[in-house]
Amino acid sequence: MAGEMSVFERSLNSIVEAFHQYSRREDNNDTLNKKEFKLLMQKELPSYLKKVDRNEDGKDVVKDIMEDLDTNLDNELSFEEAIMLFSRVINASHETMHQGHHRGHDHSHGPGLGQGSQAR
Ligand SMILES: [Ca+2]
Ligand SMILES: [Ca+2]
Ligand SMILES: [Zn+2]
Repeated sequence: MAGEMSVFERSLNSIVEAFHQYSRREDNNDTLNKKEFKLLMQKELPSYLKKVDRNEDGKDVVKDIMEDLDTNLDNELSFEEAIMLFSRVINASHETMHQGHHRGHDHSHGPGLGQGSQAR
């Protein structure tokens, strides 16, 4: 039985698929090593990376983010560990949409992270 997936369900599945495009490159197919994670950040989340990278001398932001997410300390990110980052990125994008836009009842959105000319 092939029911139509909702936009919401399709978006969530796309995140899972995007994760695996990187996780299956090397080593364990279901987890990201440092190299895979770095590539995912650079190719898929450049706007977020730019936002969090404060260009402090010699600071490896990707390494810091990875260490923060790797809660079982095995130097690999499982999907479960990585979604903590995706949740932060979605949140940052929503925050960006509200810069100069209403919240609450008459709630409106501007462009999100990486969208339109506001993206920095
Ligand atoms: Ca892998
Ligand atoms: Ca881990
Ligand atoms: Zn909103």
